[in-house]
Amino acid sequence: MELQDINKVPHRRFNPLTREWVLVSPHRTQRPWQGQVERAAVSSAPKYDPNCYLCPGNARAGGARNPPYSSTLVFTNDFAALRPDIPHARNDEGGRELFISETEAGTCRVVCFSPRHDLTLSRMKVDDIATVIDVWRRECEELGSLPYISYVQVFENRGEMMGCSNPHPHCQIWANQTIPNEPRQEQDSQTAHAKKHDACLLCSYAELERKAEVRIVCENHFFLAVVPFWAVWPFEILLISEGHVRDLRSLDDGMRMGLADILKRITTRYDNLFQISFPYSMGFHQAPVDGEPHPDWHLHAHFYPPLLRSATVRKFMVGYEMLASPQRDITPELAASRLRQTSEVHYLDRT
Ligand code: H2U
Ligand code: ZN
Repeated sequence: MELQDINKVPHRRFNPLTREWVLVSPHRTQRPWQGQVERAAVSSAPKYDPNCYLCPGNARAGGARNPPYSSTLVFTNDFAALRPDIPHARNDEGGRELFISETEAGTCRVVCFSPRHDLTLSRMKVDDIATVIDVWRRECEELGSLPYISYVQVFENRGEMMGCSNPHPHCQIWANQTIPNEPRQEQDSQTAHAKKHDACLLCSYAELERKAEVRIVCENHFFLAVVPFWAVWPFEILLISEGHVRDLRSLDDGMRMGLADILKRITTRYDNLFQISFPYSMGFHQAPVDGEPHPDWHLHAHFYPPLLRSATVRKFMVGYEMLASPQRDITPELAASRLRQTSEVHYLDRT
């Protein structure tokens, strides 16, 4: 059966990065919705908010005061989930591997993208986004060279719906002693794939997606954005570097500009889809900094947006998804074509 035929019936798709399955039920897109409806977020943020913890010159919740910064600002999270100064300890209470715990050292940083309280990545200048990427590159280099750090996670929560505490454009960087679950899983998959096929998993995948075209959202010389074949979230995007680059530290200036360009285009398309500031969690997956060479690792980013069919109806990962397997109705091909049809000029910037 060809994909267009499989897309008419319930089927499941394999995610080679996590080695998990997603159930796709395309016939279900017409089902009625009488459940929770979110408030559409209104974008009336001022350029500067005297009560914002992240605006230039303001006092933060932890007592520190932000400098009057004019570009980006990096600081150690005042309520960091990780601390560097933890002596190592491991327990196996009872000795039967049922109550295992161990200490975890690390650090958490916050990066403000801009002094402007009202700008999101979608509305920033490409050059200013490139400055943010330069900060990511530097932070990954600095944190990666600390002897007790094995992995650096750069991520952004955007929008109240994703639990973002503050509309001021910012992301977080958590660096820790061990490799967390998601990148660990992807690492095992990439290594196993390289061994079996003698090729990089994401290099091969990007090549096939470029040929197939149906799941491409947008691309440039350096990056390819697709709704992945195995997407779980309705408008999920996987952003893959064109060349085999392992981490953010290794981006040269050409790739940095390419990444800035594609980040602006993806987030603009997202905002234009329902004409709102589109909520999502996004983050980069990259090679660990644990001293191993990691030749199989391919730098990429995941965008996980919660919205389903409008600005106010979100997807809930509950019930069957919590207990059995993730499931989606709208096919990744349809979601990609909807995103492809949206403009790359932000609706707020149109004259
Ligand atoms: P979100 O990206 O989920 O909005 O989180 C913002 C982070 O900023 C959060 O981890 C930190 C919070 O601890 N923060 C500070 O470090 N200082 C502040 O004054 C406010 C928020
Ligand atoms: Zn602010």
